[in-house]
Amino acid sequence: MNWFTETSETAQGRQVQVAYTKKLDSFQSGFQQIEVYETVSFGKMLVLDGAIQLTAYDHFAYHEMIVHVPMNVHPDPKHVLIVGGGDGGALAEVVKYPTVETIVLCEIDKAVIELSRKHFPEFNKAFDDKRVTVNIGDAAEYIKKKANAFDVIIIDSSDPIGPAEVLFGKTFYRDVFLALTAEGIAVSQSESMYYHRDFIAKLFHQNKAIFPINEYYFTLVPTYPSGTIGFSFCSKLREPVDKIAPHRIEGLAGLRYYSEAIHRSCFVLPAFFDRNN
Ligand code: SPD
Repeated sequence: MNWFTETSETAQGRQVQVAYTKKLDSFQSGFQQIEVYETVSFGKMLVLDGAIQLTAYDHFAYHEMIVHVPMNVHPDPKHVLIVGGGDGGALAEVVKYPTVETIVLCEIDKAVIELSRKHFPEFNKAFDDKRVTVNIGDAAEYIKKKANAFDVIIIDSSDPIGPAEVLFGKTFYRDVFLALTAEGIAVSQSESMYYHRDFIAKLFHQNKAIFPINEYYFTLVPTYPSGTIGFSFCSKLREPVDKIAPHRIEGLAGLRYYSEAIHRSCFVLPAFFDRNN
């Protein structure tokens, strides 16, 4: 049996190991090491700089939650930006909304898109959707030139080490605020409430000075460190559960995790975890 061992520094003294039958690809891009494995139990698995990004088995729990939560709080999301997300998993959820008019995916590493398209063809249709523009470049620079441009911004980044570090900083979030329209909402991958409490508290302290509404919600992804991962919900006006859009949810095809009940419950956090502390 071959074992992939996650070497990510964010696993807090523990290691995730996944049995695999074959390493399908390994490529050092200008930004990071990209690997794809055929695993024994979780289907194909994408790894960036030693950290698991997705497996065919459980990615839906991450991608549905990073996308459908903000999309069903915003009253009418027409223009959507995905930061990172080069694997296409978040994109595949956004294209499910017929009322969305434009989607920009801004990914710094074109090799992530190429290798994902090769190994995860289930996301290819989304890349070919006519509303989608793929921008290869640094999202932190791209967003500086945008004002009042996006209703929803989805920050689907890797961990805050390496190329994604800048996507967790104050300057970036200020630019995200400016790039959003009046009722705009941004969500971002924000690590595990079990393993990264200090990091999350720092992020929330920083973002409190930028967004009027900041909440944390979570999902369950067994192949991530601690089996759970959370998101920052940063909003200019809309509270996360007051006025969600059940009619829109009913129209979404093939959901396996997200539902109206999950939306309402995912913001309820365990007693030990105070995102501000
Ligand atoms: N610790 C791993 C966090 C991975 C977050 N990024 C996932 C990208 C999937 N599109």
